[in-house]
Amino acid sequence: MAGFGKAMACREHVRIRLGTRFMSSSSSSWWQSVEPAPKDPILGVTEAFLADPSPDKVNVGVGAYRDDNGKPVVLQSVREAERRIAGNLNMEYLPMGGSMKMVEETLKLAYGEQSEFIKDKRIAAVQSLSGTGACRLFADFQKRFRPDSQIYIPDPTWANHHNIWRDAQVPQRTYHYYHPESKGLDFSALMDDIKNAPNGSFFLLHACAHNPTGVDPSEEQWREISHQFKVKGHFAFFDMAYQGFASGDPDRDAKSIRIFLQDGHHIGISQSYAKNMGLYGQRVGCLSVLCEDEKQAVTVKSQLQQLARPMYSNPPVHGALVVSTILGDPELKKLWLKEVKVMADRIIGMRTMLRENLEKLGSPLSWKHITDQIGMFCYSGMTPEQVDRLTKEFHIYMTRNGRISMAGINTSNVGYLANAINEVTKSA
Ligand code: KET
Repeated sequence: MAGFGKAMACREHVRIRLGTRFMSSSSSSWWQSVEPAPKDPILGVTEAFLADPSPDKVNVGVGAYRDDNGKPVVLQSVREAERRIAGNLNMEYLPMGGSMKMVEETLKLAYGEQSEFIKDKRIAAVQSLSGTGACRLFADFQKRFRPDSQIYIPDPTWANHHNIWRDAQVPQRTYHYYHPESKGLDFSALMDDIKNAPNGSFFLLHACAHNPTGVDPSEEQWREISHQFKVKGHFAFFDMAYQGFASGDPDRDAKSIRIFLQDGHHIGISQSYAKNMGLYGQRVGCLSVLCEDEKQAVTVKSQLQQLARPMYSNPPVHGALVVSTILGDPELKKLWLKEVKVMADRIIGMRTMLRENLEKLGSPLSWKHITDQIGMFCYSGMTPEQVDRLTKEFHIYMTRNGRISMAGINTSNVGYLANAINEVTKSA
């Protein structure tokens, strides 16, 4: 009885103590020190666009392809792949490294159909959560196995690169890339930065269609960059989010990578099907690391899988099936290649129209760079204040760095956009 009483008293004591603690830490105080996160410079633009009720509004913010009616596109090759998949497959987990069939086909796109590295099984590769996931997985891998290294990132770059390597706790440096006066590549400063970086540094390179500038090195310049990387023993990590979107031909857009491979570099690559297959929301991509030999590739892959397991366990299955169905069937692959070219060509056409419209309006500025630049974006040279005026006065939404997503332009809005750009820049 005495024991029972003691237990009751003890329980009462616990209740009171818990009660007091509950009283003293009201539910809001758990997160009292949390400040609101800043708006994402790219995805925040879409949020603002959606909230604007104006019928004139134009979204040239996020890099997402639209057709000439301003509508998102599902490719015919994707529709056909989905038709074939429907009802035929189960929903089991993929392995931690994802669909090996998808990965195999994806490597061919980057390393080349006949790549000796694929044949020799020298590439450690896993399916990733699109291009972002591939970059993040690599950054985590870099931190774990090269804990004292840093990453050189081009200035400017896709804003999320900074977040990715920051969250992976890899220190960042930037290297010169864009030359604001010429609106082209600052090649000599870029080469100097490569030379001046400590031997064996990690560099992030955009394989093609540099985001946000639309400025890529020429083939000759890539050769020089690759040569200098060799001299310095640097590691090249290629982010290839726009393969096919620069020239319309995925093989041609992989030229930078092929040059590095010919020169014997051991590189890493992030690939994404968001843009070139229009699989944005499916989150399908691939991270690959070229190794010394098959044994090292098996080891590296095991570590990439170990990084993936506690983060997301294994990647989603649907997008991977779409990709492997398309690329595994010669007819469907042919159709996809045709569709990539149609998207790239429409963007190139919009560059010409936007430039012509601005010139017809008598803009005092040169807009040659609109047609010189390549890929999904035009780095217009507009200031953040000019962009703010476009948004406030004309309901045109874009990132404050002056980047225009060319894929959001069509024959119906190009005149309106040109007029607005002329209005905010003519007195500059
Ligand atoms: N790398 C680059 C250079 C890039 O521009 C993007 C996306 C990605 C990777 C990642 O894409 P994913 O969907 O994870 O495969 N850029 C566009 C969308 C975004 O910001 O998320 C953009 O710049 O608008």
